[in-house]
Amino acid sequence: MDKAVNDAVNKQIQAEMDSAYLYLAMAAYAEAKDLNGVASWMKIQAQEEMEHAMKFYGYVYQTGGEVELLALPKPKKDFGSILDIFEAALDHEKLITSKINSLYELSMKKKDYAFQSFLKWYIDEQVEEESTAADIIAQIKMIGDSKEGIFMLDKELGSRSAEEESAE
Ligand code: OFO
Repeated sequence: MDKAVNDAVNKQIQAEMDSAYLYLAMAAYAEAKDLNGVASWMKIQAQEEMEHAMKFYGYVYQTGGEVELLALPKPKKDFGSILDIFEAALDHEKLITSKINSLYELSMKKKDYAFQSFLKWYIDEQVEEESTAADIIAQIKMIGDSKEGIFMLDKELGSRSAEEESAE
């Protein structure tokens, strides 16, 4: 495995684990606000992010590289309203998309076709992640200040299940 590619993948493992940490922090925040559906949704998202990190981890060893785990920053504790939480999630996913795109650029520069092929899954996944967050934001905006609406949305978000995700 090329050294620059190996270093970049190690940084991406850190970014995916950082995503997991962020979503877990959002879960804890929602839990404290009695938004149990949001908390459950965020915990599943945190698990997904760890799976994203582990896919990169596996790729490193499949291609003869070496994993070096990097430190994670402490996540935020206070996320504001339910709208603020999902807006922060969308902003974060846009950042991750730009990191995946940079990895793809590196794969092209290095003419690393296996890495290019491997990254395609992440490119598609980022489209899905951004679109999911944007859809939830649109729903929250529709609901406005309605307590009943927030209650219903929280319930709906709580119905997301980890099994369904991995079956997709
Ligand atoms: Fe790993 O996709 Fe979100 O961050």
